Amino acid sequence: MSGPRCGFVALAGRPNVGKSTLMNHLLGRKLSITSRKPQTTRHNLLGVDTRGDTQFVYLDTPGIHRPSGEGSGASRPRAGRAINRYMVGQAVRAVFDADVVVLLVEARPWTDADGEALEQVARARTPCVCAINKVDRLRDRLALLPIIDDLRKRHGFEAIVPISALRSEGLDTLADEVAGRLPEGPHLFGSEDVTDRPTEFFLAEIIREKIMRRLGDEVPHRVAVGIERFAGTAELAEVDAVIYVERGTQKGIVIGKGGARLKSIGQDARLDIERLLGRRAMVRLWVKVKAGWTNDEAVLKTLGYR
Ligand SMILES: Nc1nc2c(ncn2[C@@H]2O[C@H](COP(=O)(O)OP(=O)(O)OP(=O)(O)O)[C@@H](O)[C@H]2O)c(=O)[nH]1
Ligand SMILES: [Mg+2]
Repeated sequence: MSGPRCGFVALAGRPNVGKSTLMNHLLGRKLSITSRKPQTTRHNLLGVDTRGDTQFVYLDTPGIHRPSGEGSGASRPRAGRAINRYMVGQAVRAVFDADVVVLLVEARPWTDADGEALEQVARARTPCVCAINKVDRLRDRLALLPIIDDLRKRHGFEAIVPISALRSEGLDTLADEVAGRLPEGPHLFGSEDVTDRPTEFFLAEIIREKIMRRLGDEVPHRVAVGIERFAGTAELAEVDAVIYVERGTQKGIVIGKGGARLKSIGQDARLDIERLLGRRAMVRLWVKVKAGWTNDEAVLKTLGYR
């Protein structure tokens, strides 16, 4: 008979492969925000799943990508915006600190972006299970065989497991492969614990998710959300939040014609916040310009990116 097991499991991979969707479906509840756009997740987020003697401490991570963009150049090896460096730094740290990494790839040919994520896993030498996600998109499951063959050649994965995070397929197999590789030891969290972040973190993330989903490709990546006030009564929660953007034009886009877009974002967010809190909520949003916040280390810290 072996004793209890407990360990940290980093869910890593390039942006948009489905890490946050996987975390939510492993936990059976929505903790991480998701969207069709890459670079949705910005902070490592811990999610605890206790199954009998085994406690999985999952870490959803931002997508590993090469920070690029303005200001890049050969003379600056870690070029790119400060926020991108922060995001990739979070993910890389999780990969190095974890007991097991689940590297997500998609059920389609390998990309350079997958290579960048694998490079970090290889450098960290953390035992790694590869999850081939989005297999529901394959018309023919035989198409998996060359993908698996290719993955075997790229790294000494502990196991390779096809999954559909969205449809919760293959997740028990994945969890079993991970469980056997977790260290023996006492559980670090109570059996009812799910995460370690305060409610305000999730309020801000819900609002940011609605912005990610309501706006086009560019502006969401220039948006941060700060909770100014979280109060109210047992029946009604009151949430005041500020949406920070970098420029006046972005402010106009977030607000929309006659305030229509901001109103929709607020309504979407309110429904999810009510679900989270289990009571009615009033959500008030303001939009403010904080020039260049995505590339200013000091301002990033004040917005919780530390
Ligand atoms: N068809 C299909 N879509 C999926 C699956 N898993 C995730 N997706 C979709 O892929 C998109 C990205 O999912 P996320 O979970 O936000 O991806 P992520 O890896 O966390 O992305 P970043 O946080 O931006 O790095 C969303 O539109 C998801 O609905 C899956 O198993 N099947
Ligand atoms: Mg994510």
